Amino acid sequence: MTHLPGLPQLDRCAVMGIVNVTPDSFSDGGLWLDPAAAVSHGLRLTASGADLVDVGGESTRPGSQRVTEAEELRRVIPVVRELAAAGVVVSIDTMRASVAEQAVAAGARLVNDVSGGLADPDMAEVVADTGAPFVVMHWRGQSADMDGLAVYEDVVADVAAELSQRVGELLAAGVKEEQLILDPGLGFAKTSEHNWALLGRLDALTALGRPVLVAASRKRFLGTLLANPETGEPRPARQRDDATAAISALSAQAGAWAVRVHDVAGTADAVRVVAAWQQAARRG
Ligand code: PMM
Repeated sequence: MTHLPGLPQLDRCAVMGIVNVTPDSFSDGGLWLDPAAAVSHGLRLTASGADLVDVGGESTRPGSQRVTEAEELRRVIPVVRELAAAGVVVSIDTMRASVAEQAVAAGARLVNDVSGGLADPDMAEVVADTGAPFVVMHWRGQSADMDGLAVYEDVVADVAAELSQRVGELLAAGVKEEQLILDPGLGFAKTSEHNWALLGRLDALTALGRPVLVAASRKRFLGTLLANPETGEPRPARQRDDATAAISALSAQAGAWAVRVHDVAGTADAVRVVAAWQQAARRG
């Protein structure tokens, strides 16, 4: 069983529900921009079976621009504070050290940085000081430029090597190994083909010896997979939740520590099915 400091230990893959406090995230932008709406959404996700709730104030959709630090803080801190006070295990989705620091002070128990600490030179120190678990996502550059960075010799080997290098740098900066969680960064400087290759070879990431988070929820590659056969139109984002739940089941089976999803109910069931299946297989 995976031990991460300050987080509950589970005997199955954990479910991380998403609360985007943004006007422009690709599948739910604008829905939870009001803090009260964001808090009730987080509580609803918890009631549906989320083990953690990931609060983010900056969209990372392909091509998106950065928000200011002041705006990001204004969006997320009240939501983190209220959810944490209600007993929810909160994760803060940010690339800014200042936001991570203030979110942890407000009760967040995990820092989820899509840049793995690369976007802000102060992130490693803040993470080391807080001692909180830290998601190190594979990242090659800001969303405005990332599509041009999707060039790999061998995507699975390259992502594993670049994540290992990042882990080495974070350890050198004082972050403890027990804090680290790895994430392939689906859709970040990755084509559909790259995403599928990484999912199909998740073992290459679990082999690095740290818990792995998979965040495929509603992403563009699912829209492409499920495109209308007549028109070629991608399946709309809000109609990708069944496919997301299938990925959750397969990720859990492949040994993921957690899956990050918008629609919690389907995934909460899926990870429980996998746990029961694995238990039965162990009993023989
Ligand atoms: N993807 C998004 C946002 N945060 N965090 C992690 N760790 N991994 C991801 O792949 C990831 C993330 C994309 O945006 P969304 O919140 O709209 O799904």
